[in-house]
Amino acid sequence: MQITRMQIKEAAKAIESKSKVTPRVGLILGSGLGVLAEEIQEPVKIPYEEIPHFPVSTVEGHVGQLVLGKLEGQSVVVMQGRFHLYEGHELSSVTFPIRVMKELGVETILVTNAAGGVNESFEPGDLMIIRDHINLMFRNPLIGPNDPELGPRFPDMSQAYDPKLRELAKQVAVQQGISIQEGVYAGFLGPTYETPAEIRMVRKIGGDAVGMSTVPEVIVARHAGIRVLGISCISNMAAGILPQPLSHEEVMETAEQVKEKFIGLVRGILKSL
Ligand code: 6GU
Repeated sequence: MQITRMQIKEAAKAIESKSKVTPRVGLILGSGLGVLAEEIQEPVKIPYEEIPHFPVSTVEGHVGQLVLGKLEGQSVVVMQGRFHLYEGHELSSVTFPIRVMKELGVETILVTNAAGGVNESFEPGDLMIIRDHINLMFRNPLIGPNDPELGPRFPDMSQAYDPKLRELAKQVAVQQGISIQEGVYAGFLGPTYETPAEIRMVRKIGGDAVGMSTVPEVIVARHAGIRVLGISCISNMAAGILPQPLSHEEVMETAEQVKEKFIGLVRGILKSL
């Protein structure tokens, strides 16, 4: 189903009727990283059910609400819990919140996720600035008639992850004494983790980490002219690297351990935006 301008406006109006904040920065918090939303000052929390046309999240470990408020002096809108294709959501649902953020006034989004490490120099607990992505979902949220008021028919993706924001994130990490990786995120549909053969393929084609999110949201953000910074938490190594099987528990455990480092980095980035 196509997203219409009317639906976007209805959702934005409902949000604006509940919060006086005009957000400039949007935060999308991935698995286990939603805690940052608890640190928003003067928060206005809006459950997704209360926003017209918003889908509702189903996955374990994901709360479903928007939080508007201030963080490090910035007016922000935070998605605490996001939508995944593996839940059965349409691409239009997964990316609808990005359109609404744009309508609210968002100019920059910070997307985070938990991802499996493909690059063998990575370790669980590492943070990785996303330099670029590979769309292995083989689906694109912009398929269908293009509304030129929302963005161009053929958007450029040559600098999807803003070089200046990546540089800033690196500087903040250095200031804070956090070691940081940079790499290419390969997005799969899920919900299965990949096979070892798929991970060997990803390594060959230049991927450093794998996950089940982010790609659709970033495509729509770029279409809308929003600047993007992406950060992956390497929660585990991808299939075929270590002897043990992969588990969602490991993903959540690592996210829990990285929480403080991650929150510090995001706060530092917001402060210097
Ligand atoms: Cl190994 N694969 C995918 N697709 N998503 C993940 C992951 C792996 N680890 C955390 N999220």
